[in-house]
Amino acid sequence: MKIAIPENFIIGAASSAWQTEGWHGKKDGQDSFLDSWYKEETFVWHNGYGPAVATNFMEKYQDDVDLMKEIHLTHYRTSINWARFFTDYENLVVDEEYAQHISDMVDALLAAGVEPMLCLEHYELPSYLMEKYDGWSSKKVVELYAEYARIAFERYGDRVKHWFTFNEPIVVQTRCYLDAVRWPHEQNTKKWMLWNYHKVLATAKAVAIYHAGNYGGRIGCVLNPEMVYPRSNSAEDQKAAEMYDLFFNRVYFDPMVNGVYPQKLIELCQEHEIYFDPTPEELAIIKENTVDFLGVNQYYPKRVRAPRYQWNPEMPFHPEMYYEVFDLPGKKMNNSRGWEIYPQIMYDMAMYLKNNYHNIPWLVTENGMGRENEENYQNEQGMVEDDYRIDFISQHLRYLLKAVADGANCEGYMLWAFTDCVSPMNAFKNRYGLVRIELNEERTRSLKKSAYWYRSLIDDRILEAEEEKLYR
Ligand code: BGP
Repeated sequence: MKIAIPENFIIGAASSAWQTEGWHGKKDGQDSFLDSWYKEETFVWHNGYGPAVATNFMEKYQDDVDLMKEIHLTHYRTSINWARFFTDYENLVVDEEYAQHISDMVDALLAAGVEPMLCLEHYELPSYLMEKYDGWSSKKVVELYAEYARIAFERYGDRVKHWFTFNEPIVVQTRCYLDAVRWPHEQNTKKWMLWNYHKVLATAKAVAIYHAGNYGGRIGCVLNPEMVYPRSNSAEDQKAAEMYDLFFNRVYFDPMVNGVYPQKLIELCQEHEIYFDPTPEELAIIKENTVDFLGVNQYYPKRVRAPRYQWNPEMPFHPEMYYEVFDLPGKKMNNSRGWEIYPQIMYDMAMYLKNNYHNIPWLVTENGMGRENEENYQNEQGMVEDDYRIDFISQHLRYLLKAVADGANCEGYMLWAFTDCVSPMNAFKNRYGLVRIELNEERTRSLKKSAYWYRSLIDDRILEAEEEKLYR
């Protein structure tokens, strides 16, 4: 089946600062939350690979930009590493060396015909602010973040026209404080909700500053809503899905897009004593400063059912009180990553946004396939023949383009990731890139088969997608 890709539909790729940069040139006291975790629990990180070297993007970014040019990439998202952007976070003393690196990178992208998109925080919360103020628990951090945003806009707003306040703002506190599966292993549901709230407030403040500066671009946030499917059509299973949606999706969508929290969520937070006690002034800022557009990261569906067992009253509150994860028999899996593959999420999420959030402009800011042991797929010339990735992208793009044809306001698809990169537990184990990174000292790069295929997609604007296959 051949599907035409609309002329203005973006086909890009993404990454983040901490997953690529490496610590070259990093100064004492510039650890991010991720750097600290890596130092505290290196054993968690697959084979010890982490942010220390990553892909050495700090020194190698021009190589990556050259490769982008070679495959005719038109859009690239990465982040500014907040922890490296200052030498003094409270007095806002900019690290001029690092700031120059961002400037040079932006210029290099533009010179190669690649439109940069910048995110202000892709988990790179400075450890100093974590230690001194307990991170996003504090309004002081909201203030310091807003000032950081102001400086970033002033420095790069002339050249960067697409901004994001956060990448997946719910993730860190969900792993750390709600599920307590990650360092520093503190279970605290109220803190989880407070961090959610402060990131919403910080977004509204950054939006206000950006709009006041008349930079001629737009600002949004990258969210990772999970398209939630109830096990069945029973009222109980449906309710479980609604509750999941409320606590994990609408908790950001509603205030950021519509300017108000769902009343039901407020009531539940009060009932379970995890309310975040906003002031009327703060709620007014949120109401008046909604995002211009959204980034949406989509990897897998969430399947839930009504809980079968009574909630243990001795446990701290967790939204799981209202749902239970449902394991769909026979689901397709990316077994390397342990994530279900269900390309229809693209269509369903597009319709969810169209129907519930007045069809706000958005783009898929991440989707992709992490795959283990890709060296087994290298041909005699050393090129990874990643047909499974081509297939994965094709299927997801097929559903997305169908949604666009049906009126979804989706402006594009950004693959995660441009190059292989590090992430917790998954550090260089599952490879996501169009570009392979060898784990030698030079971090040698080479284009995979998918990169050439991506180029033909960008050039020809025709997607050839067969019916779905199994991805084993
Ligand atoms: C997203 C993050 C990315 C990236 C990706 C893949 O949630 O925004 O930073 O890591 O997931 O996940 P992982 O690396 O855990 O396989």
